[in-house]
Amino acid sequence: MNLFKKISSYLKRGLKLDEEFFVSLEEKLVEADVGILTCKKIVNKIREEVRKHKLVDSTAIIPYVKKEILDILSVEREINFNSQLHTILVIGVNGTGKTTTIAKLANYYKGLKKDVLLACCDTYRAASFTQLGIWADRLNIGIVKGASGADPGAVAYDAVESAFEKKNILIIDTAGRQHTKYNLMEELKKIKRVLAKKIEGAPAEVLLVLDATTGQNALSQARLFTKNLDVTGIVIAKLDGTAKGGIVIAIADELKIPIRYIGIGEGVEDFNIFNKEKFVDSIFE
Ligand SMILES: Nc1nc2c(ncn2[C@@H]2O[C@H](COP(=O)(O)OP(=O)(O)OP(=O)(O)O)[C@@H](O)[C@H]2O)c(=O)[nH]1
Ligand SMILES: [Mg+2]
Repeated sequence: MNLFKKISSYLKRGLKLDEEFFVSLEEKLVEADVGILTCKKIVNKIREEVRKHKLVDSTAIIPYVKKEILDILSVEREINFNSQLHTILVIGVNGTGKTTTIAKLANYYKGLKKDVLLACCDTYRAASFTQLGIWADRLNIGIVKGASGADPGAVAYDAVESAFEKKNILIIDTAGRQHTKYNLMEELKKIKRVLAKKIEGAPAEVLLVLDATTGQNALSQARLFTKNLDVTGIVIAKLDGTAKGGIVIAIADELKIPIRYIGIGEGVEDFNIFNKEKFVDSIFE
């Protein structure tokens, strides 16, 4: 979050709120990966507040910048909690961090004394099952997989059958790349339908994993997924790999989907439930 810290210390300088200041503020937000549209929105809102409250220097706008960012991060989506079996479908472009996120989630729920089952619905790549299998072994939890090339919907069916009434949480890994045989979006929709057949309203959560280091590209990737599936939450992985934490704000603003978790490293503990207040405070502390 270094670039944000730069903005914060810039504001703390007590600068005159002239045109030059606003142009420079906008530039700094863009640099921090907040995205052009979201930057303009924030800066316009601040201009308004400056007029309304007759603010005279940049220190005075800090509370308004914080509030504006908090408002953007306050989007919500309904989660269909199911007491019998809580199902989480994890989706996203290849390499963004889905499998690692699943290990982190599984570890988190295990810590809450939940019984977790993993399912590998990426049946195209043997490596994908191996990777999830290694995590399952390390965490000492079960995993369901299909034969190589099997129908991902059929694997989801097996998984929900074996988890039902025996486990608390089912977390499903999916492919991130389009394969010749199926259209990826259709495949993901099918997995969803299979889950809903067994459990009304399932999957409870659809988590879209985005890679923070891809910046604004993460946003264009996300649009294809959110257009096709009801995504309930965003996971921003690899936030440790960028000094531009602004992507968090751009994503929440443009997709209107809450950020649920952030990934900050490759280990299972390198993971946090996203806390918007803490995030904003950390920028301006
Ligand atoms: N630094 C860092 N690396 C991460 C994080 N999350 C995942 N990675 C790394 O990113 C790479 C890809 O992660 P995966 O979890 O395999 O990504 P995936 O989306 O499952 O990839 P595919 O299955 O190929 O679609 C791995 O080397 C992970 O260790 C994170 O929060 N921080
Ligand atoms: Mg994977």
